[in-house]
Amino acid sequence: MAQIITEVSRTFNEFLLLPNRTRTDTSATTVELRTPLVRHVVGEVPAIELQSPFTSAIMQAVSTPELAIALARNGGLSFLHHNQSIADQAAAVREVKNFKAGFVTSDTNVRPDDSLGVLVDVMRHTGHSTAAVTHDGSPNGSLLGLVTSRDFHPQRHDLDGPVSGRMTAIADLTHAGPDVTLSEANAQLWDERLDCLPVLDADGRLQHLVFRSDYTDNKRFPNQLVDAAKRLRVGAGINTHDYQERVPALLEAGADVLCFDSSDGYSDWQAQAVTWVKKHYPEIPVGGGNVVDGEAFTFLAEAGADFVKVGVGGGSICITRDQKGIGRGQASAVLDVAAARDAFRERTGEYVPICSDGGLVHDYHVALALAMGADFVMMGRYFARFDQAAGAKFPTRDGFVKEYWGEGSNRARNWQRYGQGGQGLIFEEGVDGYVPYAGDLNEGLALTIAKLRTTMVSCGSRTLPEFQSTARLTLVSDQSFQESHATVTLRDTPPTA
Ligand code: RVP
Repeated sequence: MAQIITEVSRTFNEFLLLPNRTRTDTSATTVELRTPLVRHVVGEVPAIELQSPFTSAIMQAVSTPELAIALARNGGLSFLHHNQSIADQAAAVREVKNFKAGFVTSDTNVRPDDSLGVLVDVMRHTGHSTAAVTHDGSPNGSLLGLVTSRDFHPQRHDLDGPVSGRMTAIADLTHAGPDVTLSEANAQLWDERLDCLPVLDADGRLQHLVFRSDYTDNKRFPNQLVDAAKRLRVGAGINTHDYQERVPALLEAGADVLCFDSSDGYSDWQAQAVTWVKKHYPEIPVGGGNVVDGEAFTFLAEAGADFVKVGVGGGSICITRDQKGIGRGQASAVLDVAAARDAFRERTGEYVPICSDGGLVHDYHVALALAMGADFVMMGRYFARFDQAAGAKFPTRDGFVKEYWGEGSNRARNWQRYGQGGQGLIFEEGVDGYVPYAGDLNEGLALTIAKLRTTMVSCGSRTLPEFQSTARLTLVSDQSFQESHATVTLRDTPPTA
């Protein structure tokens, strides 16, 4: 007879945190959000720690190189998706690893024989007022000059005339070589009163531009997640089908950490694949999942997984529970797996972090997941709303939306994640839809982090481990859930009779 687990499967919405005593040395600005990403011996510092407990989902619609750069600059980590060719995924990893803060790839480029009219169009399209003039109009062509919106006036100058007639030619431009550091470039910008410094390779091809206006940019991000060579860190999703070819290519490209991406990680295939990676590349951390109970966590931890993702069926685009009747409320899953993680730590002396993946709808859900024992969270819908995510942005009557689709939808057809008997994706496990547009990741995430910090202060916690060990949670009834929301008529709603 089937085993019935009598404990009800619960979601985050069913819980609230109780405030704990807040001491005078606890403040939002000093709360520490550092958290372990990978397995380590208790008492030792993990090989990789996140500076803030956020990772972005291994999804086409979410983790672009642009988003990975923005998230790592804010102390978190993206996992670039594997639902693309090995070469494309490796190129995406390289793009993140090659990012140099303050060094931008020129997006406003023209050829010398393009007309000023073309230049005006390009500038209008990108919104930038400095254009590189390269031999072929590409971002990395031979640099022939720079032209800015101050070099011509659309009414005074003939818009049919060539750009070359108004540009500052390379012979009259200060430029730097490929090895220039950001501080050297900034010194040159200020000493020589330049607005823009082109960085060229040995053959005179444009590599990057450094702008005076970006000078303060780096200072905005004190918690960047970087490797020993100060390059941003990036993760990559892998699957149990082509890992023997994919893993070496991703490591070659510079991936810092890998994660097996499966809707059901409690399988011999995943354990064998984790063991293979650990045997051939012992230095690279590899995560596993997804699981929803302690038994499955222990199975993957014993196979060698360096962290384990928790969550089946709770994702905002996920219909696995409707289609297959499989899953577990995310709160119950995290609590059960956290208990197994702690038991594993007691038994082996090793700490294997866990990640709460999917189903985080409100900012405060992040705090609940962490309080319940997650070391970090993974979010898809949350990040899909930002400029840096892959989905297209569309206007609606009330603002903008962005596209967001599941890996199990017909649009993504990620059969490697959704094993359905080795016959490709036979039925959908995800939907294709829209999420409200939320602007720039840097601003949105700063707000979420501010809320997390103040929640931790209310709970009297200065660090995440302290938060995990001292948080007190209460179940909420339907009635008290209602009480949580404003019950007055809001000012922007017309009063009804
Ligand atoms: P959410 O943050 O609620 O949007 O959930 C994102 C998570 O949902 C992913 O990290 C993944 O675990 C899961 N997912 C991705 N695609 C699908 C699907 O098509 N069912 N589910």
